[in-house]
Amino acid sequence: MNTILITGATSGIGRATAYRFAAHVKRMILTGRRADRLDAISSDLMKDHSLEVKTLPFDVRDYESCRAALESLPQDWRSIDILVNNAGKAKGLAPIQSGELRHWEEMIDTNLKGLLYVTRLISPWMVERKSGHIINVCSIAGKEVYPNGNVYCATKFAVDALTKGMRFDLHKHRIRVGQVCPSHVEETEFALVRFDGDEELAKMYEDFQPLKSPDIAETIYFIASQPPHVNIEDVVMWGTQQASAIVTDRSGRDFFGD
Ligand code: 8X3
Repeated sequence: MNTILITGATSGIGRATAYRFAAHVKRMILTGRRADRLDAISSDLMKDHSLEVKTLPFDVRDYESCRAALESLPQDWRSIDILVNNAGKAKGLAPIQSGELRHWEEMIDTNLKGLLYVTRLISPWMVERKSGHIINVCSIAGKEVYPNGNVYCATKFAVDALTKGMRFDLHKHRIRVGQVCPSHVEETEFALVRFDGDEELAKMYEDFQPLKSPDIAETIYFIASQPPHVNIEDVVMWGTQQASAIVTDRSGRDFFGD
């Protein structure tokens, strides 16, 4: 594990993953849209750990920006051992007949096309070296469809299919592909983004204890730290109080002492 690249590293699961790997890699490439956040995380990590961090601010929805940013990497930084395809979002929670087109396009462009763009650019470098590991951040929404989740679930079902599809294509090049599928995760901007910044609607985690972003980072680290002959393809993660996307025990979170 020398070099890791994390997309969507400015917050939530991406940011937690950066912190989780910081003591275990020599080089880290952090990407996301907000350069100031990437710089702050980078300085913080380099203060406490002996790794080198490069930040690449770009929007995964724009192929030309992805290409320009990744091709700006010096040759030795292109030996990416682990690609964490984390950038993704939910926008809206509405029935199909009234969903907003701009929400659908943003989710399809980020969760699906963005993941494809970054993978298309980096996977040839891995194939050339016959080495690499791609870890996609999918969701339980890629396993179960829930009411009003329509397009978000469709993008995550697509990620689930792509993880399998990438394995078919890349296993013969000795490249590992896996994914983690979390349910609700707090300490991310997920709910605030889904509800267009509406803080009241975003308060959906107050009456139960969801997963936390470091929980997901820990699983990503577990997947990445297996011996090279082991490919963990899929890990589905639920908060203890969630039995499915639509069945949650909302009787409070005191039990967990958090
Ligand atoms: C995040 C989990 O249940 O909001 O992808 O779809 S959920």
